[in-house]
Amino acid sequence: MQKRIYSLFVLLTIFSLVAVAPSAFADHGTATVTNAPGSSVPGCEETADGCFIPSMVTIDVGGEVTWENDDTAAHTVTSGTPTGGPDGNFDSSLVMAGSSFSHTFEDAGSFDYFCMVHPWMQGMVMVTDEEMAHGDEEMAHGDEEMEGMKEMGHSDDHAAKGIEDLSDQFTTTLTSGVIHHIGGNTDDATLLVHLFGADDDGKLEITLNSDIITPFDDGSYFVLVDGQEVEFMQMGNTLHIEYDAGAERIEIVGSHVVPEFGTIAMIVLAVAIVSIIVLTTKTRTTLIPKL
Ligand SMILES: [Cu+2]
Repeated sequence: MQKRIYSLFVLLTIFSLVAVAPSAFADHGTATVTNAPGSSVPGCEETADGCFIPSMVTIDVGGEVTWENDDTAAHTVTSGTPTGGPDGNFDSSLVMAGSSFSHTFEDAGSFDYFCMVHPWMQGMVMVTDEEMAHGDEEMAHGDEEMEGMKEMGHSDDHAAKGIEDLSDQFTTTLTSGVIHHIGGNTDDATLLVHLFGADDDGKLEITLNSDIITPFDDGSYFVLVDGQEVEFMQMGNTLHIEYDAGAERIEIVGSHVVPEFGTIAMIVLAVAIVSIIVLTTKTRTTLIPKL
């Protein structure tokens, strides 16, 4: 009996270690942005990558963003917008080719920035308050694929965050709001793009990663915005999806969705642990007469 409790304890320890591990991948303490090569000439703003790559980064409060100028021209990283001008939050002044600039963000919020020399170059830094972000995760999870995990009592926020966020697997640009996270649901073969702060009508451009989502046989997908099927444009693997102000969930449905490693690892572990516990219980009943 004692032995069984001990092995259960060891298993739980292993499980919690693995459950915590994905949070390491979701570390938003630092982010690096590079200047698109050739961004001193207009055109980069029309590309999927944008002029600052990536044009949207998310960090936690207290996190640091470093802008590396890999381009051949000098650029600035200036908070504000080209139309509204600098807002005084931060300003790199001229960053020469091969140099970099870093800024630490102490307050939550979204921070627009642009290049004073080349005003078509625009980007955004999302600084999330950890408390807030977790509360939101919790809400988002209520109706998602995590239910199975929750029933097992392992609703670890950190683990959930690691599993949920597939954002770095896709190239995305959007004209209103930011992407809070991208989740994959294997059961429904659905990719859920969770939007945040889409105050205006906007358009999402997302290049799908075929390692994660497979289209239907004819190469197409279905798209739902807040549960309503919508028309969208598809060019190869890139989808152009329009959404109305206030939109929160864009679901892309294909024939097959592969969750990232974290989810697979969790499922494998969960199954393994359940079967070990079941086996142990069974073994125990047969062992009792001997004890
Ligand atoms: Cu510039």
